[in-house]
Amino acid sequence: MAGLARFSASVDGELLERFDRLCAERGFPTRSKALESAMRRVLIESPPDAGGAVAGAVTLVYDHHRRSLVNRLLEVQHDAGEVVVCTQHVHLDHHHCLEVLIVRGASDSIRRLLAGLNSIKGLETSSLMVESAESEP
Ligand code: NI
Repeated sequence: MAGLARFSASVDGELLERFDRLCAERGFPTRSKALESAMRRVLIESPPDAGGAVAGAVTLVYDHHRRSLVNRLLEVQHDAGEVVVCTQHVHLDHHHCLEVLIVRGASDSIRRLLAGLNSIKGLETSSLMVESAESEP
């Protein structure tokens, strides 16, 4: 058990002000509690290194008028066809699409898929939520 650890950090002042305002709005009792929550979120967004099976959802927002982006997005998803269980596409407005990919499989394959998605220029946001899934026999 590591117990509590103290550390100091240097961050952008404006970012810290925004973070503190959000912490107050969300009711975190201390900045430490809010930071812990943010750190857990970052960790859950990263598939574990040591293989195993994971399941989760990847959320993407992009401007579909960027044609090469859509083609590249399809290529990356087809290359990872074994871990993409299904996709849901919502046309948010004239420009923007929201796409959610449900993924399940080896964490290495999902890491490759994420790296492929993150390499696409023009993707406005992408996020991942993963959970461990039962190991395949
Ligand atoms: Ni669309």
